[in-house]
Amino acid sequence: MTKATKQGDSGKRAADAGTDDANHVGEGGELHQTASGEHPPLTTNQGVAVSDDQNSLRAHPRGPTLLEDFILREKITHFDHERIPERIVHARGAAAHGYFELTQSLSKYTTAKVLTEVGVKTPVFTRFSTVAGGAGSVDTPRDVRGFAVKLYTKDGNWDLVGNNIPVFFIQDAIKFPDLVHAVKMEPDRGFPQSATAHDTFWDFISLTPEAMHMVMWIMSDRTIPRSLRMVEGFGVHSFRLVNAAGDSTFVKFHWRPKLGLQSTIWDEAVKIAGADPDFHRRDMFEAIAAGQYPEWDLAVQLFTEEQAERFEFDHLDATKLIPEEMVPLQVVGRMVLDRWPDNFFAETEQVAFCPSHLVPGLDFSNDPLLQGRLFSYLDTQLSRLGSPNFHNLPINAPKCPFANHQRDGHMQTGIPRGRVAYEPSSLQSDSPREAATHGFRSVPRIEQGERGRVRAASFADHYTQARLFYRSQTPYEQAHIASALVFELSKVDHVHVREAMVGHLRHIDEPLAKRVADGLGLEELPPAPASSRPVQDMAPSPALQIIGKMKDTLEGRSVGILITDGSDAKALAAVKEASVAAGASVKIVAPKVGGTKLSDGETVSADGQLAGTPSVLFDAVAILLSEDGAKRLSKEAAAVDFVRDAFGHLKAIGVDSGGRALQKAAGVPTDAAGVVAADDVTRFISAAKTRVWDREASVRTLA
Ligand code: HDD
Repeated sequence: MTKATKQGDSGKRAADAGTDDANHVGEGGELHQTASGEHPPLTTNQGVAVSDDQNSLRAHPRGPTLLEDFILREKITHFDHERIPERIVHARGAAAHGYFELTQSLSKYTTAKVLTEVGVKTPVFTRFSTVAGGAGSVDTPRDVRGFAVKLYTKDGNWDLVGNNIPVFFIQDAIKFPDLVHAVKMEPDRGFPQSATAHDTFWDFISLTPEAMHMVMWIMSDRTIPRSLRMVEGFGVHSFRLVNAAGDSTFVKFHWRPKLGLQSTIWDEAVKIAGADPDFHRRDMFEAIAAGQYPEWDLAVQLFTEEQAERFEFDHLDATKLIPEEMVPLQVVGRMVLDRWPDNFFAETEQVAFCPSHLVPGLDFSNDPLLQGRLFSYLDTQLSRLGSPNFHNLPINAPKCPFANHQRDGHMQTGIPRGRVAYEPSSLQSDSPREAATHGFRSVPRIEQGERGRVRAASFADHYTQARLFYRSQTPYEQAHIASALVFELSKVDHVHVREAMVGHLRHIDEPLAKRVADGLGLEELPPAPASSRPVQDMAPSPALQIIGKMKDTLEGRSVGILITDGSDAKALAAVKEASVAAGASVKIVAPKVGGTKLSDGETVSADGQLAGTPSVLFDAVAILLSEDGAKRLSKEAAAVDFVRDAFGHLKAIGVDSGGRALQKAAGVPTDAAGVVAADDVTRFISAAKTRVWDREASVRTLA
């Protein structure tokens, strides 16, 4: 029996107190601890009950440990092997279970049940990730976010392995190892961790003109999202939908967050990394626990081969997008994530996504990046999960029946029965055979042309869509892109690399190049690299902005209220009530987490202690202080920073008279936009729903 071992007097006391987790010492002084309550017995992996899990087997009380101790050896051996290789990219991630529900049938275009059976809920497991950092890195670096969805459909598993950006750095998978080696920590020094701001990344990028469109996206605030619930997802490549007649239509997949898009500001992202390295996973965990399930629409862009031929770009080139204004999005379903995994390792870590996991009714396109991916993922799972049987892990196994003649291998957990492990066969009636009528079929196509290591000429325009993206942004977003470029390139020691990048920017947008050159202190504008393709001016696409897609709501957002002893109880109740009614989650921040005595004598406990809960963790803040509290907090750096950062990060600030005193101490002007009287809750809520962009010029010198 586990818990009952050597329970002494103090154990009895804890049991009497009724606490299950109370530590206490056992008989013989402090030699054995246990907690009270009934529990199932602890056993070895062979099911042998363990009588003592705290003392290894010794020759005598002060003697050597015996090799015979199989309980010790089993426990330590298992522990020694608990880690598996982390993902070479996308190592840090968080995931959740949920479902996909089709709202519009695509039966005209495809036979895939998941896209034709309206109202059916298909289980999904969706993992979000950063790309460059290791599994233990932080959640908020400037980085692309992976957006990988495993749909356990009736036709088999379909993995839509995308990102929060619709284009990619490179056109051909053969360059992927170079890209990843360039972005990850530099091999001689082992840093930086999860940052693109270093020499090898920009060296590679400056020599890779095809990356310029993606560079515009990664330098935008898309790569510093406020929440994983507020990112878009893209399948990136063109795929094919295939109908019953065998006709195919091209498709691009888009996930659109119900909460709209929202990003942080760079200074905010930097500070969040220190305040809460788990900011994004905690945010999703808490939202799901509160029943505020993250939700996305699935939208498709459908187009024919003939339409594709009329595009001015090649849709098979993953560095290009199809503007929505050109091929509109049709919403066909929604994904809701409503369950956090039970076990991080078993599910989030062991889930294995492969773009090659496709179901009948879908097919690949000839995008050379996609074609390379079809090989890479299956291959990486073999070494990461250690066995060709990784599909038997519960998180990876299809939820529809599956059977074939593959056998054996490391960690075969199934027990295949019968004599027949081959096909064709006639000996066993339940042995699986090909499904001629509904099995997966590739679209028959005539492939013609000269074999060779070549790239299509239609892939040669590297700047037009980079320009499209940049020129489609609001002035605020353009300023952030320019500043991000200055920040990143300022971290690059090699001047020629900085200059080469500015040269590329000249093709994209001359004023942007000048802005960045100026920010870098370059005396002369470096020459633009040779380009055989004249850059085209496409019609701006406002759909590429973030600001325009931020929703006018507090839903999914959070309000932090700073209080001290003596804070006005009514004001606190009013701000809290209005914020919750508007859909926000509210957290109280105070110098002491245990209890703050309000003006009415009531004591409230805080959700966060001031020093560990800065305003970067909220979307809007209210400062409700007694006169005395304001005096004390005006001398407290964490409180002054609380206000100053909220102001610098363009957040609404609600203040009462004590709050105004702290505002003054923080040097925030009394008439500043977005700083409102806390008792005017309607105004506070309306200001809290957005960022106060007009304030930016007064708080930051952007490039
Ligand atoms: Fe990749 C993981 C997304 C190009 C090779 N990739 C990985 C994940 C995402 C993407 C979201 C994490 C999946 C998870 O959560 O487990 N990758 C993309 C997108 C790409 C892309 C949207 C371009 C459109 N990737 C790409 C190429 C290659 C790879 C061109 C190699 C030729 N990717 C991998 C990988 C990973 C991976 C090495 C690492 C861990 C894993 O697969 O399971 O195989």
